[in-house]
Amino acid sequence: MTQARDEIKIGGLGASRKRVEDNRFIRGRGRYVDDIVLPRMLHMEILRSPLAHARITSIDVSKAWAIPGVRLVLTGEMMASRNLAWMPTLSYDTQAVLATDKVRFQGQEVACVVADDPYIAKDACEAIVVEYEPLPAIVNPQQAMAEGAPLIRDDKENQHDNVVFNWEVGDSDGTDRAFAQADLVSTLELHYPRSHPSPIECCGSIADFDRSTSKLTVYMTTQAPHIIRAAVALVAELPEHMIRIVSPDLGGGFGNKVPVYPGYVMSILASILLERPVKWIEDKTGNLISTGFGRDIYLRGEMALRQDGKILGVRMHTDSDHGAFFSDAQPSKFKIGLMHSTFACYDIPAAHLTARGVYTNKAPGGVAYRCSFRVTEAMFFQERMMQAAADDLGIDQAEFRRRNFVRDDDFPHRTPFGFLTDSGQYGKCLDVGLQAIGYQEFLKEKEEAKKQGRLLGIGISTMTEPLGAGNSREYDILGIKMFDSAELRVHMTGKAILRTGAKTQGQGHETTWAQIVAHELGIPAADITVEEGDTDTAPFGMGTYASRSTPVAGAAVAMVSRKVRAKARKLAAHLLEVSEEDIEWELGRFYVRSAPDHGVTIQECAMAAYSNMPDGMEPGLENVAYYDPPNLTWPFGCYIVTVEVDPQTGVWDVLRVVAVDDCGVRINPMIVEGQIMGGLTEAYAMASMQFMTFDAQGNCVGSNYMDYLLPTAWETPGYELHEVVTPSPHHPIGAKGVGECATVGGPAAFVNAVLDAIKDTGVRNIDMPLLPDRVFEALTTGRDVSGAPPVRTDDQ
Ligand code: MCN
Ligand code: CUM
Repeated sequence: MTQARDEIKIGGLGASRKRVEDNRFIRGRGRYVDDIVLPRMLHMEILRSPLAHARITSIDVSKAWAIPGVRLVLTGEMMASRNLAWMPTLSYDTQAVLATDKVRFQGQEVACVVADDPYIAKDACEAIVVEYEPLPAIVNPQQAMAEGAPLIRDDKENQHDNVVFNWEVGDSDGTDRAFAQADLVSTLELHYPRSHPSPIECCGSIADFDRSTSKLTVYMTTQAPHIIRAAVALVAELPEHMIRIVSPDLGGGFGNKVPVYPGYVMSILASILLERPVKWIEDKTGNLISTGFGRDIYLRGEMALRQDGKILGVRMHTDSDHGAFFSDAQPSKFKIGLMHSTFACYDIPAAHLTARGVYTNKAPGGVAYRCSFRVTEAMFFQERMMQAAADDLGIDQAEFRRRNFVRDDDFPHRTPFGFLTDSGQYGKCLDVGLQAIGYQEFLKEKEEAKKQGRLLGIGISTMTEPLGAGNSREYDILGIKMFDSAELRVHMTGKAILRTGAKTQGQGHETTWAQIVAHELGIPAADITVEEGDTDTAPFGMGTYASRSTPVAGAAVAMVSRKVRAKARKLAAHLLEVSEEDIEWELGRFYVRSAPDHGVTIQECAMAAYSNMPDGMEPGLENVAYYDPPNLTWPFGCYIVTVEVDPQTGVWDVLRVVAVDDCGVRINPMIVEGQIMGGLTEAYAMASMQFMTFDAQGNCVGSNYMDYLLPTAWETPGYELHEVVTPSPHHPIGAKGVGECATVGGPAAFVNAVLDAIKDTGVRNIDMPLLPDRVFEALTTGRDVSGAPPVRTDDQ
């Protein structure tokens, strides 16, 4: 029997094993923060600002205190007296926990009430009287940088304008030289609208400070429990061993549960003050208007092109809107995340990127929502620019990409911004995609349809993205190096428990990590429990975001299994009475090289570790491995979409979606396909319907699911998935991350398809979302439709 066949049987690498966590989820037995009820628990509610920008002239809390059942009312002023009104952010800025001087975005936390039940707390919030003196609101970078714009962050010394940062990367002179040699320069201006990850479960926490033990336990919705523990230890100056962060089941994260929100901090403070557990559960509007947003960025891009289709250089400038506080969660040394991973799959001699970030009167955001630190924006810009350049040159869009791809034998390849890509078969992925969609036939069909006045279009998006931050040489968050760990304990009967510092939010770690152990040790996956999310038991890790779990924590799982196997080998030698060098390994079994029938199973070795170890050997069979990845992993995605646009209405229908993903070795193909389908659905959402926008007063439009749209099964197109496998050269099992690929690469394919359908109008761009009225406007005027969708306000 081949190893591969054995492996599928025990649920190892490549098995489409059913998700074990779903046993409890589909029975309604998941345990989310809001399911947890502690004795003597109180409830907290937050009063939020109705205005986007205003000075607070007074807050009267007396009526709130008078309501029976109210235990605590906190305002910014009271927080300030304890030096807790402001907290540091992950990007070396500060953020108000409760507003003191001013409110800076609609929905900002102004006060909070702790009471016997959440209804009393809510009523008491409404009894708080706040007087505001309205200030003009700034809702986009243009306004933020305008002469005489009101200063949003007047709390900061030395902040004299609304600019958060100016940053640049790449080779400015080399890029200028490339442009001097160009036959043609293709330019494009784009906007990626503000969006929200919107997990079904909102944020929440239960803080439980026990004076008798001095221990603070916090159950909370976080994708990165160990970072939260570190933050609480460093900011609140509590001893780290007295802090326990537990992230129980999460109802989706999608980046929304990476940042530290004021609600968490206030529940902790309230519990310390009251010495009782304090629960805070955010409502949907609170989640949509105040928690971590994604995108909201403008791009000006230029490509220097040679007539034959060779890209000579790329120049990009971005203006990003960070809201009132710069709280992006991203590696510290980059200001605009991994935006400069753009164009990594193309062989481009020179590139230069300048980035400017600004403060506005919006909720802080800038990184969340299924993106490895701005990679979603980077690849959207890249693939929109690629299509525009192909059209400008009059070269077929598939051919243009192929001509510029990094070739299979060019790895390792240094990208124009300095990343090192190490593997891929870009041309092959494109070929598989073109074949699947029937490219040449579709182009003919499109020409035929045109004769009947029908508008068909095809859009392509191809990209490689950096997943798995990072190696500790280059990546840290607030100085903490980015790596991960795994701990494996094999019990005497050969069953095991594995713990990692990552934190699943729906990705299926409980299923897939066990498959890695099964692959390395031959212990059936069903015999392995996986646990994450409790800092008292899980080893250190940087958490789950940026699709880093498989590249980093998953690698640690393989490495710890190998350490355990090394010890098991010594036990096997002892049991078989031969020297270690004479022993061979096959899945789940050691045997004597010269006598293959003479062997012991991994389970027999486990028993021996507790009952029959050789003299001098430490008993037990367990270990821990810390993994510092040598490089990022570079998966590749090729997404091809065909659409039909109705010229009468601007409504567009998706005809087909073909996705070819190369995420290296797939641990669980079914889970990978689930990730890709979910990612494509988010891509479709952003391209077609999803955006957060703001009116002139800074009112957030998108505070509920009537305004902020999620596609349901009804709107969601069908997907045709294909795979190519190029193993990662450095990952212990050859896997690359995949959790975000389709969301990152997908949007450009949808947008490119619609623009391809209406190409004859001369329209070069419609900014997302491509709502029918925007497409209709482009069709009828023949002009681009740019920027955030305008908002109709009756009182403007
Ligand atoms: N996998 C695999 N083979 C590979 C790569 C991955 O079988 N070659 C499996 C993994 O073992 C894991 C899943 O696919 O079970 C995703 O793995 P990975 O790409 O490592 O991503 P992470 O586990 O780090 O998940 C993070 C990623 C991010 S950043 C967002 S945002 C997102 C996403 O995952 N949020 C999600 N997918 C989500 N899916 C659900 N259901 N819920 C979310 O909140
Ligand atoms: Cu930026 S969304 Mo995910 O990385 O948690």
